[in-house]
Amino acid sequence: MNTFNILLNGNLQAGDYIGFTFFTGYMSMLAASVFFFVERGGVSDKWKTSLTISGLITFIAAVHYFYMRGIWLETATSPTQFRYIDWTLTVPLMCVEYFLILKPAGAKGGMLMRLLAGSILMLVAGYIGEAVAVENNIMWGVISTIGWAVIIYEIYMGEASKLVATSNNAAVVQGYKVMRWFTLVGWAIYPIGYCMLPGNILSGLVAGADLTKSSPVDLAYNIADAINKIGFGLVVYTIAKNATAAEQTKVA
Ligand SMILES: *C/C=C(C)/C=C/C=C(C)/C=C/C1=C(C)CCCC1(C)C
Repeated sequence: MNTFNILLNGNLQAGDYIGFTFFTGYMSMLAASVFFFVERGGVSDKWKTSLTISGLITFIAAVHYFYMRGIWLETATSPTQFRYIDWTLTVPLMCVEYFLILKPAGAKGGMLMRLLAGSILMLVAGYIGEAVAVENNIMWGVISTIGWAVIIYEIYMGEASKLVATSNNAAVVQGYKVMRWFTLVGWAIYPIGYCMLPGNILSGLVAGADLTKSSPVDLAYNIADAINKIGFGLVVYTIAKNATAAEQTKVA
């Protein structure tokens, strides 16, 4: 099959549950992008950038899901390269969302840098464990988890959490709690998926799976992406909407 077929092939077989999640992932990311870009018009000026970023996160994911869906249908292998290219773009944008939300409370560049550094460590180590040094995927998974821990520390105990405690914007204070819950609980689905890789600690759980037809790791990642990219964007949207409403009652 040539590249053109890989891109456009829509031949989803009955019973291909992984393929199903690649298709629904693609379509729901696209729909979410349209929603965030359109809704941008309904919030006050200072929240528009946050909604633009929400829309970019799901749009970048939609484009990658389009490719990943094609690769899965054509080869039934994990599209690991596209997966990590997507994460390398979208995870830093989520860090930017934290920064934008906390900027009125005094967030500085250093906070954004720490979040980005944690993301880079998490993703580079994860990629090495999944694609380069597969035989050492447990060790690289542990290193990757340190990067995630840097992010969790910053938003639960570090400067970000201290800043939000000083904020007098009720919409931000409420929404921030939900955002960091996504980063702790929603993001935990990824390492659980990773641990099902051959040779890793949860691989026994999926020992019966025929890896030429199924990929438990991709199933976990696809579910996690839908929750974390669309859900996280909706939280930012809710903050923007509530804050805009509060600004308007103040003026009136
Ligand atoms: C939109 C994409 C998102 C939010 C991706 C998040 C990815 C992670 C939180 C990945 C984490 C990993 C670990 C903590 C250890 C094992 C390797 C990873 C990369 C799967």
